[in-house]
Amino acid sequence: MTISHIDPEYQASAIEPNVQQDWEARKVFKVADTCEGKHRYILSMFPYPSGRLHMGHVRNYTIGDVISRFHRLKGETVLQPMGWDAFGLPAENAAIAHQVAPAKWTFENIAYMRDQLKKLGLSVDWDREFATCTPEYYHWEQWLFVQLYKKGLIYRKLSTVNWDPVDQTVLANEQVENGRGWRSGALVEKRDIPMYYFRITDYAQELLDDLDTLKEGWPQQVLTMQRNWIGRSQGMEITFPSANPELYADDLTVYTTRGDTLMGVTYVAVAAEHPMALQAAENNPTLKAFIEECRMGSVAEADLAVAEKKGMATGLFVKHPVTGEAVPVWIANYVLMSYGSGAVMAVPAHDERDFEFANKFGLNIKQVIDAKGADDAEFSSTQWQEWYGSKEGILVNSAEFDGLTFQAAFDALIAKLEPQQLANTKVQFRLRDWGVSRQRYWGCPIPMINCETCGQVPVPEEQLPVILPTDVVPDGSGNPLNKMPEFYQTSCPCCGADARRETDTLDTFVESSWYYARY
Ligand code: ANZ
Ligand code: ZN
Repeated sequence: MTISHIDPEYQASAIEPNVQQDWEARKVFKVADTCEGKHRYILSMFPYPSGRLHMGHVRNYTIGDVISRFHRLKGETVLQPMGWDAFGLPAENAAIAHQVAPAKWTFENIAYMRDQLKKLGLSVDWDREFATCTPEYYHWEQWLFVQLYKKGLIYRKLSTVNWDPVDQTVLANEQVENGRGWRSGALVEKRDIPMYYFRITDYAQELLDDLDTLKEGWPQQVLTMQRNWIGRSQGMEITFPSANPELYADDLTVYTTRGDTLMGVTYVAVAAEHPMALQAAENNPTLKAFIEECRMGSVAEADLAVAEKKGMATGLFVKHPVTGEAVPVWIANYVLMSYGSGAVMAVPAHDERDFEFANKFGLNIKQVIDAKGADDAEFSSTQWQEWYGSKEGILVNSAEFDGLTFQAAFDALIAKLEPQQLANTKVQFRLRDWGVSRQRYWGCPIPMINCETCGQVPVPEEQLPVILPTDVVPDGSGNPLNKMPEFYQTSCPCCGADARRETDTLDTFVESSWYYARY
């Protein structure tokens, strides 16, 4: 290629197409599977094929490309691949809006965006391009799922989702607008359905510890965010024995980080889904209606945190583990079923949420920590003050524990209650196991079979991949796979009886989690 005259201005449109054609013809960025000498693998996050590139893509892929070219100039063999993280909800939304199959929409977007990316002249080995929505890729995702399942690292349990009673479908949090379904406008309910979980909490401590091994270059805020996300919390479980065994036999266990405040407990609060709440509601229509009310609305933790405090007494009581006094059991909407044991010992004097709740419902407030070195005179039970929540103080109004510090009280309580099996130390993580089931069509089919006799059975490896049919146009009323017997009718790999294939698909973040290992 020759350029006949030297133009003082860089003419991208005159120069680049020629150069790029030449690169492509000579496959200059192609990398063999094995290579000698120094080599490097540089991977940028794959784009989602949303339709068109935006400047964020340009910036992102330029950074990876600069690094790749730098190392190539130093004589290293550099693999820079590109692909498409191609399952996900936008394709289904487009299907509903324009009556087009998600597969068709996705592959058209890929074709367009690939052209755009190529015009940027990235030093990518395009021969290795793939899309995560193809069976060639998700075959191995299903294989991985089966291995993890067999190792006990995937399990199934009920979990709560947003349910649209008109569209008869599960909604993602972003499809809930002001408590209503985005399409139907119906009031969203909560519903419990079985889902698969990755047991990531088994690795919580390891994840936390290994943050310390990340060296220079990691911004402190990022490390802090990660630590908070893992959220290690050290506290104790305390048991409140049932005071009405004829009505409710089980003892109530709570998780607390503030065992030192035990003598300040004036009520205990359970989540609306807690077995004790359900039991109390059995013959009590008012409670039942209240629990129903709590089931309405979003399941997002952020929404719950700012929601107005709601509560109702169950009529049940438990015994205070130290004094034996009867403590009322309330249902409160600020208690999460998914954290700790779904129950809290409420200490209104030292916990802001309990304080607000107690003031609203006229429950007792008893100061047991003196953080100011002053006496009760400074304590007002109608106006929350920052120092009420402090751990730095000494115990007051706490009988035998008076005068102790936080740590001394913690130790004294364990020494007293552990032999009676009423308390034990406990480490708790914020991190949840990862629920990966989605009641959606455009995703990787979960390779499981539901048999009435054998339960959940993984699809045998030689039958993988379970292929997702691609000629489907969802209409927004539930997962179309549920209406396709040709997809879900199968036989049990164990006993041969008629069985039903799982129609849920995997969260698209499962694809994103492992393509780094694809090369
Ligand atoms: C009594 C208490 C007194 C508490 C006090 C705090 C201050 P972290 O640090 O995030 O682990 N809690 C426990 N389980 C809960 C649930 N399922 N839903 C909502 N809140 C729950 O928080 C632990 C504290 O959060 C626990 O300590 C408990 O309230 C509350 F002055 O127990 B605490
Ligand atoms: Zn079977």
